[in-house]
Amino acid sequence: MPAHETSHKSIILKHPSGAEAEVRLFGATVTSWKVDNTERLFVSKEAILDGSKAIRGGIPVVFPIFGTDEKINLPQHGFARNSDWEYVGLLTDNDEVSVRFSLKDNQLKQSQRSAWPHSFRLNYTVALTEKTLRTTLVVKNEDEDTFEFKTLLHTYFQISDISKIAVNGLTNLTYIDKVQNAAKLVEENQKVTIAGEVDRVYSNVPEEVTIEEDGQAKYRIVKTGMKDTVVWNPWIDKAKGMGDFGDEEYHNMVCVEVGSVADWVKLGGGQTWTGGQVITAFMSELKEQLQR
Ligand code: TA6
Repeated sequence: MPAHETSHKSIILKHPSGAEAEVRLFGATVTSWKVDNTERLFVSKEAILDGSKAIRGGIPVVFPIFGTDEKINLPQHGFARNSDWEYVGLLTDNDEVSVRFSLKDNQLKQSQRSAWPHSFRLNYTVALTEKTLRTTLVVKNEDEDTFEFKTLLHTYFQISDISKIAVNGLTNLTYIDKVQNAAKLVEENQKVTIAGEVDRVYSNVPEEVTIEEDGQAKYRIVKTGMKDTVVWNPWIDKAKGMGDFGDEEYHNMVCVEVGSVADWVKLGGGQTWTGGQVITAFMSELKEQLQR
């Protein structure tokens, strides 16, 4: 069965290759993605899964704001990741198993609709192949007037050791460093490594970024429609400050998040906007050799 609903309001996807994913209706949050029987997304052991707050891990959907906004009275990162989405259905074609979710303005709490008073529909597709996970967001402006938004797929990648991680594809790009009072800097490194708190918004990022661990390719991220990429690891102090994140878990996760967050996306009345990512998981070379 390519997709079935569970008792805890989630959809399990199964690909004929054995790849699997789980998407919770809460936030349309992908909370598991397994390739070669190995979990590729990080979800904190302390994550709160009762719908009372956004899930700490997986792929939370950030919309219509990134961070907070003094003019828009919404929780950090907006309402999409802590709203109940509707499961629209399953599609299997060629080699892909995909499920779709939707969120419409009339599904929001009144306080959220008052804070961001626009008619909209979000359609979110999660699609599996043997080695890839595709997540695509379509924003439909159902108003007559233009509205603007920011959006991001807040992907938490499972890793073994943050000290062995490097992110490639960001060289010479401008970034805002939120750890250095939002200083605007240029990335001089071929490989971005992490040896402390990192919270950077890279702008105008090429479509492909890769994550390697111990010199081996671990994940490839190809984005479409999204301009920017955020790299985040909370490190020691911020890890201790998050109640839904284990003090030592910063060793085992890195967030590389495709989004359009540096500038507002303007969307005309009746128009749609599409953005997303295809992430590929690589098996470790050793494991590949063992399986030959
Ligand atoms: O994407 C990085 C970031 O904006 C960080 O600044 C940090 O706040 C992270 O998101 C997590 O935010 P959250 O609201 O989920 O605790």
